[in-house]
Amino acid sequence: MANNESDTSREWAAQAYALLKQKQELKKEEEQLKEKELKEEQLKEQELKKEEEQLKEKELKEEQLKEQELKKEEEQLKEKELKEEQLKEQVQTQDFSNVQYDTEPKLGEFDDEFTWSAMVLAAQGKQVNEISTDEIDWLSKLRRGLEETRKGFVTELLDKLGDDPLTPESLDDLETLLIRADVGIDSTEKVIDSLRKKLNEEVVGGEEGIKFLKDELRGIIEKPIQNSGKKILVPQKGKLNVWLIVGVNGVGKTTTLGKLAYLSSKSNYKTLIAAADTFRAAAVEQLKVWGDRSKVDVISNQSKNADPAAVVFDAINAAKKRNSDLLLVDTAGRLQNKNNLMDELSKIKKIIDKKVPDAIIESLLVLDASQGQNGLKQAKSFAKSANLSGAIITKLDGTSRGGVSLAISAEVNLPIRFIGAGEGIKDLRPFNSFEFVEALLADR
Ligand SMILES: Nc1nc2c(ncn2[C@@H]2O[C@H](COP(=O)(O)OP(=O)(O)OP(=O)(O)O)[C@@H](O)[C@H]2O)c(=O)[nH]1
Ligand SMILES: [Mg+2]
Repeated sequence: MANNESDTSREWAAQAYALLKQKQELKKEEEQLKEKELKEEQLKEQELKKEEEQLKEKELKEEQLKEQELKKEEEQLKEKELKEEQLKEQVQTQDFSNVQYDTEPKLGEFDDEFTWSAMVLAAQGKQVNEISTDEIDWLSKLRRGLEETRKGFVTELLDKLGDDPLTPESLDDLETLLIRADVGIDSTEKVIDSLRKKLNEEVVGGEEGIKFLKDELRGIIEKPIQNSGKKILVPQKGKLNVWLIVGVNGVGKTTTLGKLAYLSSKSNYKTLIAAADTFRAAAVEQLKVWGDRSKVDVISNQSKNADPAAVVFDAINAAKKRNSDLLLVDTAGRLQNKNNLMDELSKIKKIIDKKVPDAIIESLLVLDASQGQNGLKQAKSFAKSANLSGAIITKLDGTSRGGVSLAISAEVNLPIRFIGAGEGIKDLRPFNSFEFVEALLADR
């Protein structure tokens, strides 16, 4: 190849090379661009997919949340319905302890009395929002009522015991105090014996001694209640319950019956009163006043010397017709003699047995706490002949002999069913041994 020729060829080749190179680079650029575009597209697609997924997830979450809320609402509704049902049931068979009165007492000061009452309720497992002014009012009344009993018993007891450990001498003092407070010899001995036993085994501090004493006293009162199998006395639903209110004259039978009628009708039991004290002229009128106050009808026979059993006969007929739950029977406290009184009670019982064999009869002995040992004697003599099933202690307000309640439980083996502490319509409550003992020893 000539030189010239070769130069041209070289140039040509270089041009071709440059061209090819350019082409190649162009292609490369093109490919890179394409690749970039592809990548961008993929990225976009990915993002789109991601967004879609997120949206889906969000929607799913929202749906789940909605479902959860719906479920929650449903559960709340069910719970509400259940509660309402329970409440209805409660209202239907009130156990007397949470009776709803028309008027609530005025809330007093936030003082020691309130604090004590609230603490007694709390100790029985009541929640803050479950406490009513009525309950506080009653406990304050009970505590005040037992003040006189406490003064002659607990104050001295605390002075004697102090914070020092118990000694055999302090037990002797305690024995005297308990007997003086009308607790009765048998129950006093029981308490002292158990304390002595404990003292032989260990050192008992003042505070612990009081706690032990409370437990012992509560045990004595609870025993007949537990033996009876009924923690609290309420009318049995679906049957006619007949409660005979018995006791010697002036102890508070009629007043107690009036308060019971109120408690029972306020607790939604269909209640009726039989005025079977036909001995005392004013008895029926007195009962009618209570009947009006508690909006309970009184069945009576105004004719002179009417037969009490005949009044009960009429009252049972009325109770059957009205489908009553509870028939409260007021009886005479004074007759020509004691035998007449017992005869009359058994005649009344016979009539009830004959007319309503499946009636649930309760013979409740009313005892005036202020009569102390005398009341105990009455209980013993009635218990022998009148087939009693329970006791009601009245006039606990302002007596120093509230301790007699313990003697009645221990020595006559009668469950105390109600206690009265005042002449007002609300001044009667189902007996609660915990509250009673706390009130009796309230200073500690
Ligand atoms: N302070 C106080 N007085 C009461 C209580 N219960 C009744 N009384 C009063 O005791 C007196 C006699 O009450 P009644 O209910 O008539 O007694 P009773 O047993 O029916 O009497 P007789 O029918 O005569 O046998 C009345 O003045 C009542 O107000 C009470 O818990 N506290
Ligand atoms: Mg009376």
